[in-house]
Amino acid sequence: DSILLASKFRGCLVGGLLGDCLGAPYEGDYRIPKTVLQKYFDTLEGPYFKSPVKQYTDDSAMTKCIAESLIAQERFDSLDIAKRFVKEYFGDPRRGYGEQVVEIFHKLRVQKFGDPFGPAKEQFGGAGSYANGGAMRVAPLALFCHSDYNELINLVEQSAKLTHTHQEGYDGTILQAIAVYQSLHLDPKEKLDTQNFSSQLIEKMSEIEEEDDNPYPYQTQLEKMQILLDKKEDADDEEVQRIMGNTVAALYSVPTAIFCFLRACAPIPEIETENPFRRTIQYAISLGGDTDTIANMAGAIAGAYYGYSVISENLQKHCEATEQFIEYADKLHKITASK
Ligand code: R7I
Ligand code: MG
Ligand code: MG
Ligand code: MG
Repeated sequence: DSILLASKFRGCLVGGLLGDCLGAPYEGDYRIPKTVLQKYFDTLEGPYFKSPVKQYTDDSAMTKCIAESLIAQERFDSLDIAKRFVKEYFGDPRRGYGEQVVEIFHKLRVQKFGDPFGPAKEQFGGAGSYANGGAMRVAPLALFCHSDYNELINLVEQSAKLTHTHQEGYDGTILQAIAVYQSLHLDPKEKLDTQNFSSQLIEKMSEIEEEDDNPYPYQTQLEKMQILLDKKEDADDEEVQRIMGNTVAALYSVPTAIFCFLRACAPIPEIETENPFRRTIQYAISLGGDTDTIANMAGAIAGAYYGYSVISENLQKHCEATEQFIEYADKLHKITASK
């Protein structure tokens, strides 16, 4: 119903924000000891506020742009989104943006947005970026398209191609959006069937990847994920890192985020919390590497499944812009309810 969906919208955007803010201090670390993270989360969730508030990074800065554009235009407008990316970047550049993506912002400004999709095609000698920058910001668009799957696929691909024209870059964006979509449509009161969740992802990706020339990289990665999920407690961190990956490459971070969500439905050794949302992002961060982005994507999927009420208030208070993200979620819910 509508109340549950509104809560899922909030859960998705706030969940992603928390993953970004709480994961950012560890970005680039090899792996974070479970005891260190346990203390970090216990302190933040505890009764005493510990300053300073954690700052969000490029992940949430770009998510903001897409949310604000959809709210202002009430439709997907790629030119408007490109303009917002550029304005946001030049107004607040120190948010940890990807090294190469900023080239696009410079070029867009010089060409005065004559061809918003042009500069992305020139990245990496014409290969296009395969990193996770499209996927990390896609949540508001997944919410916007929650009732129209075909529109979701079409618009999400376009949104990615403003910066990521490598097949792995935009197909990874689509996969992240599909994961959010599936979460939104599930009842959190029913036990999640993780194998079914991943089988449905593989089935949907088989339609996405069929016309592409690469030998189905995402389906392959998701199949490996299913094997790891079956192993449950026996899947140790070294194996997860090695098989799923934890880098800025979309192929080695989007399926990883999905894995974190599915794995964290059940208890995980050395992560002491009853709360499955917290468990998801605490686990995602513990894997190291691109911690802000993997926790952000896992948090958005988990939040879209469990809903807002499961996210600890004290954790929310420790993140910059929580109130703003709640407002985006409510406005997007209102717009899509009347569409
Ligand atoms: O994808 P993008 O916006 O970066 C997102 C990541 C997240 O972790 C954020 O938290 C932030 O830290 O950055 O930015 P890009 O500049 O397109 O890609 C990021 C990096 O991925 C690049 O700087 C490259 O190191 C690498 N990369 C590639 N390397 C070689 N060949 C991406 N595509 C390629 C490629 O085709
Ligand atoms: Mg970041
Ligand atoms: Mg395709
Ligand atoms: Mg990152």
